[in-house]
Amino acid sequence: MELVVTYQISITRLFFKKENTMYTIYGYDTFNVLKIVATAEELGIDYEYVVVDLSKRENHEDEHKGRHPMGKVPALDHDGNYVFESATICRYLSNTNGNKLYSDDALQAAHINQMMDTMSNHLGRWMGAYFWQEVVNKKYFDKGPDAAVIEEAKGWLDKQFPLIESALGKATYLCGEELSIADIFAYCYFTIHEDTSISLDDYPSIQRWYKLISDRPAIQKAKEVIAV
Ligand SMILES: N[C@@H](CCC(=O)N[C@@H](CS)C(=O)NCC(=O)O)C(=O)O
Repeated sequence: MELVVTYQISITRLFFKKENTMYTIYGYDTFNVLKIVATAEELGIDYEYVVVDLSKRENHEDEHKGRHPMGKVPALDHDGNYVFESATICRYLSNTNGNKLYSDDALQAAHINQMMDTMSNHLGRWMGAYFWQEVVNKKYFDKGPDAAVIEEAKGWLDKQFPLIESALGKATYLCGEELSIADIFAYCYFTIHEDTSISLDDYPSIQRWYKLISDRPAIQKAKEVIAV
């Protein structure tokens, strides 16, 4: 009898698992949100996208702070459970979809994580500084970039871009011959160069990879989804 019940529950789960899984991504047109929507598109996940208008400060309303206590985007709702921080969300989407774009192997997972952490803590930080100084300052505060901040960011990026150039000179993608969430995550920071004075002229392997990722249908779709 117990066996029959267990069997029935398993069959029920098999048929209803997908319907019970609902992802909602809360975001705006920013590179941090692109990481999540692009990952969802690459994974082929069904999701709903809800705009939280940063220009109207909707992110600071209580409703959004229930999703993200710091009032930021992106935030993810998965069947009523909230997850925030873009790297965590990318991993979570992969983890809940058979680890596709991530890895079951601890060492390969560490390689993917180290690249994502390197981007968040180092290159992404300095490319983000360009974004603030040259895009956000102009668009929202009607002022120009602070030359000292740009000079510091350029100094660091001149040291750090060669690390990425070297990795991409040895393999097709950042962590080997397969696309991973590290590529999507890093790519979204690199999009900043299109709107700022960051130059990739000295880095042919980064340019090759950037075009490869840009041309992916999932990336193009994700950009359309978040465009406001
Ligand atoms: N470390 C966070 C950064 C999130 C973040 O700074 N999001 C920005 C948009 S790209 C935001 O929500 N800014 C609005 C604000 O801070 O008021 C992540 O990776 O998710």
